[in-house]
Amino acid sequence: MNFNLNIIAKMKNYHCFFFLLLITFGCAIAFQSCNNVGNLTIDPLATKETVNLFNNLMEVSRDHILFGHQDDPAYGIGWAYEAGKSDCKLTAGSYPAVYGWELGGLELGHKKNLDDVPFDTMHDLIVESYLRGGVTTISWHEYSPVSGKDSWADTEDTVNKTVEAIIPGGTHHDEYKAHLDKVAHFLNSLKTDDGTLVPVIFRPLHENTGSWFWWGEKHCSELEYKTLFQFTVQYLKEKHQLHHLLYCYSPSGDFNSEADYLKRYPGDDYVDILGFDQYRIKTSDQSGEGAILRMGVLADMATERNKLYAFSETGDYGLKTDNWFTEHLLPIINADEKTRGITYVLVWRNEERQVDHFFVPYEGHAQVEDFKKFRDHKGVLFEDDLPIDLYK
Ligand code: BMA
Repeated sequence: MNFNLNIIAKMKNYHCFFFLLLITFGCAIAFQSCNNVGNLTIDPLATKETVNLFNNLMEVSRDHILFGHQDDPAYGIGWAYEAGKSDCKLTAGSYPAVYGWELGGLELGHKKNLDDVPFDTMHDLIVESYLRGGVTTISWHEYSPVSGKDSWADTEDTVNKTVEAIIPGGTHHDEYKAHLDKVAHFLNSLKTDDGTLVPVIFRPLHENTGSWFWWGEKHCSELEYKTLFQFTVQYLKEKHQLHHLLYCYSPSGDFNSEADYLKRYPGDDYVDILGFDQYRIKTSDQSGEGAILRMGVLADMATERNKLYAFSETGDYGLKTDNWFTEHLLPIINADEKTRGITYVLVWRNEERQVDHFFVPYEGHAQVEDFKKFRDHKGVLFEDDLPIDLYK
């Protein structure tokens, strides 16, 4: 009897021992797979630099807003592909802190994107800006995997069923995957000489609550859109093992409440940055109240969810509004604590082949002084103003 009891006691001890061993191993594995303690990104395997970027942006954006410009070091008004040039640098004295880039055309195997930027050059400029401390965000005006036409084609009068066709189970799902394979290949090539992957804020399927792109509101159901976004994230993360991406969801600036924003929101597990795109910030709603309200909605949602939030696209087409930067943009992003909490604001590209298609002043432009004043504001950060290394 005693003997039996002893055995049972021993067995209990063994159980205890194995249980402890299991917990120890479990913790070790969990710790290892989390490259960094305090990883709040949606990817538990996010690289150290990506997690640091997220955490540092969270910190810096408490009282600063990073300024961004699309295609900034690639070309501007009166120049193209001249090493070291940038309209921001030529006017405000520094590169922007955030660089927007665009992949449209990559999925078709083109050597240049739809705006004529060679992908090789884009690659090099992204790596160079990372080494200087800048932040990269990438959008994708994807050609339709069904029709092969650009993202705006056949969206005016027709209902375009592209999304239904490319999600899992759809007739063109394989074509969509083939597009994503090309995107993944490019993203995976963004490395420094020592092999460090450059973290990227990826912003696919943007402005989806308008209907001017094939992934827009009238062209797919809420569920179809969410499925597509979720599949995209999963495929890049799991199939391609890309762990240097932060994902930004950026619908058009037409929501007025959290409930509106959530309609097509893919879910907290698929989004790191809550964004929105809105042009005409002061002419569509005279005092800019709409944009301020939207930033407030995002601020509350982001705080609740431990996410970043951003004004992912804006601008004044051809800078026709006097002192647009200090009298229109600044009062909006500096309106209150919530607007000041946005991580970055990005304006679109300076492209001289289209009339008035520029969004920051160029050398000699009447708004250079105003743009400099904007940069001088203590809450606004260009690349040279970044207070810390965002990747450390
Ligand atoms: C639009 C315009 C187009 C461009 C597209 C993608 O807003 O700038 O000329 O092709 O963005 O960058």
